[in-house]
Amino acid sequence: RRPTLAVVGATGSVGGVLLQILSQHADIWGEIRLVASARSAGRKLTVRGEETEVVALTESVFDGVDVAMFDVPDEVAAQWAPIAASKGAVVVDNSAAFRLDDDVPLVVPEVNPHAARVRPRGIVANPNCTTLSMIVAIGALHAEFGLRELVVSSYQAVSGAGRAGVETLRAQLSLVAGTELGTSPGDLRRAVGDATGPFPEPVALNVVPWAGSLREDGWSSEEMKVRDESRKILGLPELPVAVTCVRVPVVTTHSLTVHARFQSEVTVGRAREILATAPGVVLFDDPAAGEFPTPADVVGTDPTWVGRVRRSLDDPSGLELFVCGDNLRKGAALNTAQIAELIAAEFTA
Ligand code: 11C
Repeated sequence: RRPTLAVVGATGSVGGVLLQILSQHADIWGEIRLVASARSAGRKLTVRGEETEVVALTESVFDGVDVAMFDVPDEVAAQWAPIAASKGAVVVDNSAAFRLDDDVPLVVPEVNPHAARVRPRGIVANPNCTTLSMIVAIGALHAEFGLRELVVSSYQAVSGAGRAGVETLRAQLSLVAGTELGTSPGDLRRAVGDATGPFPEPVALNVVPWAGSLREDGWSSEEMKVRDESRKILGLPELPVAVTCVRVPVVTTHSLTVHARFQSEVTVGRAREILATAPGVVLFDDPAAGEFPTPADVVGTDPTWVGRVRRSLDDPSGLELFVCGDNLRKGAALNTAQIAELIAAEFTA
């Protein structure tokens, strides 16, 4: 039988990409129910070529649902995912509410698909978009060389902060276009004023070394997520991970520089073979020909793109990489859909 799917948060920016992906992937679902807050109920959205009315989030929307994808704020997921699970749905949740709970698997289908089978609470968590933008490539290298340490810097797109992030960047770009702003200290800040949206500083013509909220000792929540989630997905609870998260004026697609140290010596040749053949990874790495991934080329695509592969100059067991991944696709909607498809296969097997 074809399982029934609910998409909770269907009207958000990740929800929109999710509906596109559901329309492009193999048509494995029976009914697809679109769910959002009462404010968005009644809107019509297209999925699999059919106009479908959005219904308000209530307990009864989960009647008969086999799999429920959630893309809603943490507090909404914390309240409603257990309700959906209690009604028999397997929840695939893209919030941070359950990711680090021991009895909730955190799944990336190319790295730890087996983890999705053990879900005592009926909830499977989808990682944060920054973690997801690198972890498929890192997982493939780890499987061969054994990872010993990660040092990472992110270059995060504004759509990671939702529609408000994109609107803020576009408004600031209009404001600065054709001006001399960005040439004297504080001029950009004064021109933008309070219109910094979800960011602490202007993001147009700038880079902002901050994402998320403040945690202990000056770390950001986003940095802690990349560390904690990478450890859990890779099954390396003690892995040393140093992360600095930075917001850049890119609409969609997160980039990361990665310094990865392994158990044994690595060769660039073998690393390139692994990356060139790993499912979900594209190796695009020929600097002599000007070839390396950039967000402008990667946006809208599914894979994790890797370039600038070098052996660390001072460590024969280290690699340096530049990685790009679409934060709304693999970083959110695509990975959610892939997990849901793994679970759907249990219904149809
Ligand atoms: C950002 N990665 O780019 C964040 C947003 O835990 O899923 C996603 C927050 C999360 O701002």
